[in-house]
Amino acid sequence: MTTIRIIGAPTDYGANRRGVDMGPSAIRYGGLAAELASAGVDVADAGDLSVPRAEERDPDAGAPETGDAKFLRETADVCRRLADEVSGSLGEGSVPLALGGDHSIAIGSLVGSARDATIGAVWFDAHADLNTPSTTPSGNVHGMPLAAALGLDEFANTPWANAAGLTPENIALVGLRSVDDAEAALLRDRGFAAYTMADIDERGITTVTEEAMAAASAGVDGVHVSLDLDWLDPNEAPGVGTPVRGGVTYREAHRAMEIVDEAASLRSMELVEVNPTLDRHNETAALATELAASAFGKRVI
Ligand SMILES: [Mn+2]
Repeated sequence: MTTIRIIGAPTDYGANRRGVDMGPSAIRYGGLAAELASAGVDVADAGDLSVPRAEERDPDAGAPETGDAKFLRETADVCRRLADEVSGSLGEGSVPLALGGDHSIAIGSLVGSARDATIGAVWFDAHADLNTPSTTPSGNVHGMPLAAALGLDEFANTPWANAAGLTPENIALVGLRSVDDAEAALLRDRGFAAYTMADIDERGITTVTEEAMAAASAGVDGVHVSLDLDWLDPNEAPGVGTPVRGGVTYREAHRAMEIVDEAASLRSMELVEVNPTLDRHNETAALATELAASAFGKRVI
């Protein structure tokens, strides 16, 4: 039986609104262990990484010479430890499931997942997360993890550059609807498999997700699935830091996660950007647990 190893990464260094650091607690309280058990998998919980409070740190201490990246030093420290946990879980035969925290933790998940294998990634997100310290409008690293893992711009001089061995051809982004100009240029020019909400409207979530999983898994050992809850419409998932109208529905989200399971290439996963301070009765966290269960094989019949 598959064992899912839960690893909490309670950060909010990369987000512009406080509260996502409570995500791991909210997702566990929302019924994660029971939902995963109902998918027929074993569950082991590694607890949370210890994360110093942002108030105790200088946000600019680790910023690059040029550009803006708040709490980059703290983010690097958490991601280094998360990468070790993710790679350790895989080494013992478990499937790591990281709980954010803001989306900057994906750097650690990607690096850890790729330590002993080649990987692709599928990004279920309203945003492209391809900004760099020189293109970011906000300085928030949760908008940069894909750029960091690819070693773009200032990230070329970090330990992450190429550590995940990712190529744009093995990165699929699904559900895009808020993309900055510099990100749009990268998406057009670098060979990413990028699907906007319009693609989902036109071709359906089934076809789009099947294509995304196929692109991400082509020629590599496995796929990291990164699920930012702001991928869903804010009516379904109000408890996120950066909601964008026009996202996927409850049904589309479940169908996409079922296809993740059917593709049989899932190597590691994360649930990020749940913000309980903005949620309604923890429903976004509970939805995250349901979607994880679908991705790990839960079916109606
Ligand atoms: Mn994101």
